[in-house]
Amino acid sequence: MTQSQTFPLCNKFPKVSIIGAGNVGKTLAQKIIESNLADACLLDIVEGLPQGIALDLTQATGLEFHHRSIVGTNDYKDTVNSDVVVITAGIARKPGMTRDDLLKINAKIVTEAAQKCLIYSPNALYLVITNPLDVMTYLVWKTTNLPSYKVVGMAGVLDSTRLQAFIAMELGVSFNDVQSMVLGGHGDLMLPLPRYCTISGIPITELMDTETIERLVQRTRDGGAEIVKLLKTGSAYYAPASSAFHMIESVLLNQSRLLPAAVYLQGEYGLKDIYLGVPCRLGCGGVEQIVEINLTDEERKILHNSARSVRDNIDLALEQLGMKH
Ligand code: TXD
Repeated sequence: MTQSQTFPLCNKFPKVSIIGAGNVGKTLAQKIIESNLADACLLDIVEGLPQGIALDLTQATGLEFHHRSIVGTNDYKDTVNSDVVVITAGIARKPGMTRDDLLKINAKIVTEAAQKCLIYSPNALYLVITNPLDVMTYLVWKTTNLPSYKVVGMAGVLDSTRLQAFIAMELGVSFNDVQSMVLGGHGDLMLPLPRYCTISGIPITELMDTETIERLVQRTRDGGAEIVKLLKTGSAYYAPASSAFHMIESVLLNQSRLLPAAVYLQGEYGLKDIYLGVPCRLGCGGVEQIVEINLTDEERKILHNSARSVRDNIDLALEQLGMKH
């Protein structure tokens, strides 16, 4: 070729910035680029870490045969014009540590990260992953002043996929035929809803006795801790990254999927001014609808208990951050 012409490049592909290049962040970044969903920007406070991961993933591009790019950085400027900002920065749960122990350290990390991202991506959807999840999501919303439909937390999809897995493993059916639903805070007080779990439309209550269901429900509640105990260092990240991916896909592809997620409640389920896991529809505008389903008195009691614990931690975190409630 002796002569060639160049024309303006199109730079309109969706971009996802991930704050925190730890286990969840890097696994999610890999899924996002290798599925061609979006370009990725991976940011961490540790110098060299996100750059190294990005270079490693870039070198696999030809083998994975995808067309997306990834940038690793310590500079928030590189997150500019993101469509989705994912916040996974923080410290992970160690054995014996509860999610709420993480409150103090992670509140500061998460709110600072969100405020810095906001400067460069004011129109993005903010997806929070850092624990304690419901509290961190509330703090991101509160400190960014974003509309509540632009800030959402990931936990319900993970808790539901764990219950789905345990049901499929117990009955020996295809995972794909099991639908499951877990609401409430991401913690020991979550609310798995066996009444709303089905196998190809058949309620599990027709296929399993109460004791078996209770055992699977309890294993779901302990799902995170079981993995922490096995791994010994760090917590689960493959299923969490898949769960976040699922939500981001619904947003970027405007799928309007009905998924359980931590969203801001303003009277739904009798709860106000709180982020808690309930079913919602996620599309390109963010949270499109919060869906209120019927709960029994007992289920409602568990949900409100869970909300109380989240509320106490929100108050504590706001106090720690010196913010009036
Ligand atoms: O369902 C859910 N929401 C969860 C939540 C499922 C799994 C993990 N969950 C929580 O996500 C977990 O309890 C942690 O709070 C976060 C991230 O979990 P991960 O397993 O990825 O933790 P890592 O591997 O420790 O990674 C955290 C990274 C690490 O690289 C730090 O250097 C970085 O966060 N970090 C920061 N990045 C940017 N800025 C600041 N200030 C910062 N501080 C730490």
